[in-house]
Amino acid sequence: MITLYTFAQGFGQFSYSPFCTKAGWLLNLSGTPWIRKDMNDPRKMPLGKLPVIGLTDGTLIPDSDNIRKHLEDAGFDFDAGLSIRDKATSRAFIRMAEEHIYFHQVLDRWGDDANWNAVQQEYFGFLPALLRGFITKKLRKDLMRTMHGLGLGRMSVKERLERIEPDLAAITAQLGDRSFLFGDKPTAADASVGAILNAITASPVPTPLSRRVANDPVLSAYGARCAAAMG
Ligand SMILES: N[C@@H](CCC(=O)N[C@@H](CS)C(=O)NCC(=O)O)C(=O)O
Repeated sequence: MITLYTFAQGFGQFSYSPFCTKAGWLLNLSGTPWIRKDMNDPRKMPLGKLPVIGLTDGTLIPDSDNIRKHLEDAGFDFDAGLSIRDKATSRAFIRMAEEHIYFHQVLDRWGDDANWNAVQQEYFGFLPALLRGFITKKLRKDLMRTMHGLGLGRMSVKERLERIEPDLAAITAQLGDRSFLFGDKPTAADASVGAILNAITASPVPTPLSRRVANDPVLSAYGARCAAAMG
């Protein structure tokens, strides 16, 4: 039996971490039996992050992409029936979601003062109250420094919205009148893109970006379909 080490449920999602949601959805899609183990602190995990899966022999596999590979090596094809070109497009959508859109969601949660209180409570509520403020202040400062280094942290909310808009348009165009990105069944790309769009709309306090996605009939219905099909 596989154990999924994940951050807890949060903001109405499988996990407050969209990568953990993605991993749970991939496991569900694959039909592999698995159990869930919630964790607060991933520092001792192989890459210091979650999600991670644990195999019965004790092997730990970190990173949602490696989890996907493990399930594929075991025989499940997430992209069954897709052409080579569709598989290439799928890879690009996954990277767009995970290496760009995701960081807008991170900034919405960590960079937005109105959201920060809820995030602090949801992510770090397990810390003793006396220590929580001190630890989370440092974590927030470090994360915002990383976002500054990435460049996104230097943009105004308006500039960020303009930057993400073509990505949202690309998802909308790829969906067309289909239920999922590559047809009527979810594939690997939907586990990434759907989880990250849902994490954006699950913002504890609405932001311009969360409203943009939540009020978009195509994107919000797509996110709900992903959760219903893979959750
Ligand atoms: N590339 C990784 C990304 C995982 C990731 O960024 N996880 C975040 C939560 S969304 C995390 O563990 N953050 C804790 C930390 O960086 O200390 C994957 O696909 O699994």
